[in-house]
Amino acid sequence: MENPIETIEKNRDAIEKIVLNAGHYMKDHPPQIKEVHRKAGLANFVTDEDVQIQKDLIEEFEKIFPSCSFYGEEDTAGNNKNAKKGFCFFIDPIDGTTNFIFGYNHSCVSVGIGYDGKILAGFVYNPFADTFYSAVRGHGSLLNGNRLQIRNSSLAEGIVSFGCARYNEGDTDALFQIAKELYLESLSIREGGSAALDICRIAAGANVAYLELKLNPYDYAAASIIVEEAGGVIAQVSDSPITLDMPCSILAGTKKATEEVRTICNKYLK
Ligand code: 2AM
Ligand code: CA
Repeated sequence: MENPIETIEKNRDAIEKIVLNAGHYMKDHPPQIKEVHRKAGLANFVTDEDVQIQKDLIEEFEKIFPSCSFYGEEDTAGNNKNAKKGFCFFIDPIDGTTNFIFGYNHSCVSVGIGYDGKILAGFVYNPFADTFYSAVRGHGSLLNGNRLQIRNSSLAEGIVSFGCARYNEGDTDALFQIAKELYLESLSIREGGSAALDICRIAAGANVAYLELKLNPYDYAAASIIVEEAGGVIAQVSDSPITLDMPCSILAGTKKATEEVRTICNKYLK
């Protein structure tokens, strides 16, 4: 049987072209207000473009990987059962949907490829900035074709990004107490609105850490390998490994900065 990493490498150009085309579709189809639909919870949106892009991605990937399964943001419930067997594509057709709706130009297509429950490749494309991040396990991380390798910077040496999606408000007080300490201990803080892009920015050396208390696997699957292959780390706030079949907290960054952020989190989270 062929090694799954070799299978991905063999099809890498085709996979990247599909992700690139999906990003171009996003850029060329700014949403009309009438297309914005609310999902359960506050500021939890889906546009017709989210749905269309996911449909297109699945159709194209099925041509190359006929027996693969999918775990995507705009699917029906229950597809997390796909996460642990054979090839599984973790798809966020538009990560940063709220940014997309309001014209922030900071959104991306995010595609992670797992095999038997382990992420082996990630592709994240922001068509507005034309930044394409990719990684295949053991082959390093690339940004627009250039190899990424981070320094082990501390919190005091860089910018920290965090996510505070409005659908998850249970931890608001603790999160903003943590954010205040991050602000005081780092060079600056950001709330970018796309977990995938903000984690990839660690790989590019723009952020030293990223924190979000609850995310779904399709938000971070692709970015997780991009940060790891660039020399960074990603885990839950508790330091347990990230999960691929259910939501979890995310703390990614340089080794030094994540240890510092974890110490701060432990002061405020029960
Ligand atoms: P989205 O734009 O695809 O919804 C920002 O804090 C991060 O939270 C974004 O990556 C955003 O992804 C994510 N997010 C917002 N609402 C979400 C939801 N209901 N489920 C999962 N992730 C969500
Ligand atoms: Ca998302």
